[in-house]
Amino acid sequence: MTSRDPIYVTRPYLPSLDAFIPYLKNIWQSKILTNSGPYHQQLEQRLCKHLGVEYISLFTNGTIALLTAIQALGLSGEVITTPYSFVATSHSLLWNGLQPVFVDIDPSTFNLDPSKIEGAITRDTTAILPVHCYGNPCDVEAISQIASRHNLRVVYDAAHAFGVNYRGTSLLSHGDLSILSFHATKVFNTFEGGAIVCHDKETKHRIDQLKNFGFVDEVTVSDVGINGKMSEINAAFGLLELSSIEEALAEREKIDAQYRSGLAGINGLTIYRRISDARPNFSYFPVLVDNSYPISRDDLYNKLKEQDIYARRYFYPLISEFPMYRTLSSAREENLPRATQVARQILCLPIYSGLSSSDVHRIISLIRDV
Ligand code: T4K
Repeated sequence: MTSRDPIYVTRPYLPSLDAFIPYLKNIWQSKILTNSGPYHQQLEQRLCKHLGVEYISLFTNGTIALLTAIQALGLSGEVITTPYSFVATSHSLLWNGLQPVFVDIDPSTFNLDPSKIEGAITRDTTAILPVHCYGNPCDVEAISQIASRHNLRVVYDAAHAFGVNYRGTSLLSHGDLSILSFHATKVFNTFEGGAIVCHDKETKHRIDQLKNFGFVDEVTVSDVGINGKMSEINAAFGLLELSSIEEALAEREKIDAQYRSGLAGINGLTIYRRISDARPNFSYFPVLVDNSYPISRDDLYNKLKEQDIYARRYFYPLISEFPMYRTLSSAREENLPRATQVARQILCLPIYSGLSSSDVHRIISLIRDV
């Protein structure tokens, strides 16, 4: 890449094409294209080992994984969630006929603020759906205590949290279920893809049925399942990608360090602080642009865009501002002051393996020289 090519917020990590050809040949030879074929099974096993979890079920994308995770728990009524996420998080509740109840975020982690959860619980609440935003762990201990006190289920949207460890164990071991996204823009991608992580064999079995239309056997359908199966091509690509994921993460780590030192001390620019005790995955590089920076967040976004640098305002607008949510009483701005403020100030800078250090330097200089 030359320094004048456009720079996007992210680019997929692609291992060598030549290395992928043998996988394609095997698929052509076996004629098994989908429905839990050999690559699908291998990837589930390899991911369990890599992520340090016991059961994983692959999906066609993170959104269908989320829909199915919620369906698998048989929830009803209201589910407490964050407005500061990608819209798929709340959409998964509407698809299941559930009512999202938005709770404000912690301004330092941008994750659901546990101290605000209990105030939002009603007799109709059945679950909590938090997001490990940017791969930064939620306060899993506090959320678990609240859930046990009120007999609630917890589904973590861990779309950003591939490979994140917290206090020595996989972040995905928390909650009843966690979902992952393997979309092209994610740290680990299978073009499109996703997964549900669960903790026992029976649940995995049920999730596998739900993602296969609800079939129990050839002649029995137990639930209104969906087609959420990952194809053999996606699974094969995942296997190849997994073999070099550590190098890809190391590249991201370097970029993260370069931004942190290059952007330190700029008035009006706050670098996102990661939780200690966690092994991060460097999936995003968010900064907050406040009033003491010489120009607004949107002007900075446009200024970078003029230079063909496409930063993104993840997550602006808040989910609670979209038409299908804004009439909910929990969507009122007064209920979500911190999320509202963060959404107005957030800017995610480009980070991906293959982004050169001279490009990162150029981005830093543009931001510094405003
Ligand atoms: N929960 C959370 C918390 C999520 O963030 C997401 C997805 C989900 C659930 C749902 O998971 P999935 O169903 O998607 O598996 C992107 C992604 O589409 C989405 O996966 C992601 N979150 C979200 C945060 O970002 P867009 O609309 O911003 O993507 P797009 O197409 O503008 O891509 C961003 C940049 O990436 C482009 O400017 C260029 C680069 N790019 C993108 C693609 C697709 C490439 O270089 N190659 C590509 O193939 O939503």
